[in-house]
Amino acid sequence: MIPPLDELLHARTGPMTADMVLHPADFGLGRVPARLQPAATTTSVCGFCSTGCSLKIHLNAAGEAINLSPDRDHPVNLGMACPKGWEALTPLAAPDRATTPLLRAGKSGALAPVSWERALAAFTENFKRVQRDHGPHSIAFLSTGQIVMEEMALLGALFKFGMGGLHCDSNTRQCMATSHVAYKQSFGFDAPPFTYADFEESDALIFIGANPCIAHPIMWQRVMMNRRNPEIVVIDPRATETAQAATLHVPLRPKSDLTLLYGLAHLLVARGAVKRDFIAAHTSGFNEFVKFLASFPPDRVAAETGLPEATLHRLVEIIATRERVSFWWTMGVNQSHEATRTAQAIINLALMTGNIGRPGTGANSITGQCNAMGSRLFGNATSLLGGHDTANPAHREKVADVLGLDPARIPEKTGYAYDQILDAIDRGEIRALWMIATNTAHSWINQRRAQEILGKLDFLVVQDMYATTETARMADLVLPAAGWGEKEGVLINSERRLGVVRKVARAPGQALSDFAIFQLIAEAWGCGELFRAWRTPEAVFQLLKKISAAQPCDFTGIRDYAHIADSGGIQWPFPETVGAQSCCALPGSKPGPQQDCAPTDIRQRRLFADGKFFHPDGRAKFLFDPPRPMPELPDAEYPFLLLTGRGSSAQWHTGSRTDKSAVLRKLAPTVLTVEIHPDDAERLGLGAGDQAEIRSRRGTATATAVVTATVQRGQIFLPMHFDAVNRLTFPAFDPHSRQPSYKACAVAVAKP
Ligand SMILES: Nc1nc2c(c(=O)[nH]1)N[C@H]1C(S)=C(S)[C@@H](COP(=O)(O)OP(=O)(O)OC[C@H]3O[C@@H](n4cnc5c(=O)[nH]c(N)nc54)[C@H](O)[C@@H]3O)O[C@H]1N2
Ligand SMILES: Nc1nc2c(c(=O)[nH]1)N[C@H]1C(S)=C(S)[C@@H](COP(=O)(O)OP(=O)(O)OC[C@H]3O[C@@H](n4cnc5c(=O)[nH]c(N)nc54)[C@H](O)[C@@H]3O)O[C@H]1N2
Ligand code: SF4
Ligand SMILES: [Mo]
Repeated sequence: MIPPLDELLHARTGPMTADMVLHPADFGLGRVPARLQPAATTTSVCGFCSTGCSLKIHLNAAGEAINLSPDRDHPVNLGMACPKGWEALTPLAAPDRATTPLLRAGKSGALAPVSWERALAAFTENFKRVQRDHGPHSIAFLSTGQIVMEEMALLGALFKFGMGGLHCDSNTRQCMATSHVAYKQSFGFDAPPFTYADFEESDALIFIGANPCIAHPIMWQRVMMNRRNPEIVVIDPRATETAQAATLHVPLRPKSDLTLLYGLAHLLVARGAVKRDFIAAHTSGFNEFVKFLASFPPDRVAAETGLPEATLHRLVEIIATRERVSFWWTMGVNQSHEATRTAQAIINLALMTGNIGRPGTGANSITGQCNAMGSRLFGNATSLLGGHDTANPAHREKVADVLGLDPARIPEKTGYAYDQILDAIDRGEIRALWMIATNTAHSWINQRRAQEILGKLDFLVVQDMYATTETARMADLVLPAAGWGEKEGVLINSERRLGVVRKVARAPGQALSDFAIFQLIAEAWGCGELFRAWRTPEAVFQLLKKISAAQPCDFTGIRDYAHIADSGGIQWPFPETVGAQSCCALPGSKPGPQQDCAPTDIRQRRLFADGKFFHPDGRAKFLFDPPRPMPELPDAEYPFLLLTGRGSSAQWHTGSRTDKSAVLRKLAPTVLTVEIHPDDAERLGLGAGDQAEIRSRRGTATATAVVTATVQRGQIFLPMHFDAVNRLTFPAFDPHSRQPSYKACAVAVAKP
């Protein structure tokens, strides 16, 4: 039974967490007031980035968090955390938390507090009316990679199987869609192959469009623990913190990665530095790829990337001579007009040089949000729960069977992607939108149009921790949500490791976990019957486990949350047949030197040790296409190219959480800054600290000039954490992944 509302609200005062372990000595506190004496400690995986650090949360006698410290025993972070992790509890206590549902009186009225009963009635009345008037597919949701996977799964199932919706997507589209599609096409399944031990096991680490010093600081710490004297190459137009710490920085022209990667492949073939046996046994399409590469000689590649030919040869030398080469990519690759083929050009390099399935190797996409992997597998948006194919009748039947559903309830096709949902709202085809844990009005590309489009909706629901986000302020209905630390469930990190999040704080006022909100909406909608088995997050975990059976992400060998927590997280695959045995018995994985194979301590595993990929023929595919020019090139009127990305390790996206911490605010600029090359600044008469006006064809922003040669001449950099940035960006999308190309558009810069 789904608990009734008053019970749900009351339950917030119930027990905080299931397994409190007494460890007062662990944190060595001296004399502290009784109120602050920790009575117990539990562990929880961090809810910001995809690194998945484990935090020890120290609790008072009532089971409420007092403070936290990084977990020394966790195989991911080994006792480390970045500033956001240390400050993870602070945003929960922010004064602008949404504490009651808020409903707008009419289209022009103000948001005013209402009861949950009234809010649920407003939700169902409006969504049902829109469906009645405009058809079942005139409703949509946009969600997130930042809630637990049980919540994602319930949302996707409720919307598609219960409410009869089709069009839904999440902010993972802004972030990981490219990796998802690239892996699926190349390997046959969305399967990042690596384990973090690979950071330490590599002889050469090649980072492409990634700035882990800022964006994944604890992964970077793992790189710093590498004892093999590795080459560290950073391919990035900017001399980022990571590039400055590298042994080789390759400052290519923005969006020339595809040409560069084909140029390297060309030289590796010419040099005979390819693993013919591996290619013959485990891949398809190599001969066609070699023919294609003929048109990427070093002179062309040097001219198009702006790099000296000597740099190309140095890179090839590193890849050809180092025994264990790993390739790591993030948003500099994924956010591009030709992102999928660029990611696959990286995969091709790893395949042709046999750098996959061995310690310290791999074509490794670093994920973004804490549960981007969860949303890729269980978001039920682009693929069916568990990475199943929506179009495959056997898959639909399998999922329906586990869930006790009529298979006819499962749509046979996938709905629109994020940008297509917005376009459909613009056309009047979609009329009601439900947004969960994402802040589109700030983070979407070409923001002004996004805001205009959201303004056209008949009904906009925003479910968030804060009623103050740019998007929540536009809502007709705000549903107050509990955040990380106020609820439980599972997150999946970048290396496919499941980790548990614990409830260590009470949500304020009437805020409820997203899980409870979805349950209430199911009841109010009248489809609660379908979700009787979805009682608690852990009950849903058991359902998802069954759905994962026989998929590459099979984790049927995991017993329960306690099993995950006690094991320091567990990486998929973890099928039932080997769940009780050691990792050595797992197909497709081999222990590296750091691996401990004790039955309950299966800490580090990678994929593809046996060279078997997930396509029906067991082979990985070489996939490629000719490079295309970037859609909006600088010209006389808009002579600069705008790059955007993460500004500091203390800032998280649109700032709704990190801006609430006084500590984090001290660690980063609180106003928008623009990085500009000294030569350009001088030409424009801009000094350090001056205000600069930045214009694109879509909008303007004012920023404080930071004059620095970390950016190239003719390029500027803006951190994405300020809402003015996406007023400027140009809406281009990768054709395969439909991921926005946030990192390239033409702008003009002037002193106002
Ligand atoms: N502190 C902090 N950490 C975060 C986040 C955060 O908001 N704050 N967000 C998390 C999320 S969701 C994500 S997705 C990750 C993102 O992590 P990253 O992708 O590492 O971060 P970005 O700064 O977006 O982009 C990385 C780099 O791409 C470079 N770049 C731009 N254009 C190109 C190009 O054409 N080619 C190449 N090779 N490089 C290019 C940029 O100069 C930038 O340095 O970070 C995660 N971690
Ligand atoms: N120009 C530019 N724009 C970019 C990028 C870029 O590099 N450049 N990067 C893009 C990328 S990679 C990403 S991932 C996106 C991120 O873009 P968004 O997803 O829009 O950014 P966040 O600030 O993380 O928004 C998450 C929201 O969820 C809320 N929230 C947090 N936890 C919970 C919860 O448990 N439940 C509920 N209901 N709400 C919760 C927070 O308060 C916040 O409002 O931005 C993209 N935008
Ligand atoms: S590196 Fe990521 S997971 Fe680790 S503490 Fe920082 S934000 Fe949290
Ligand atoms: Mo992201």
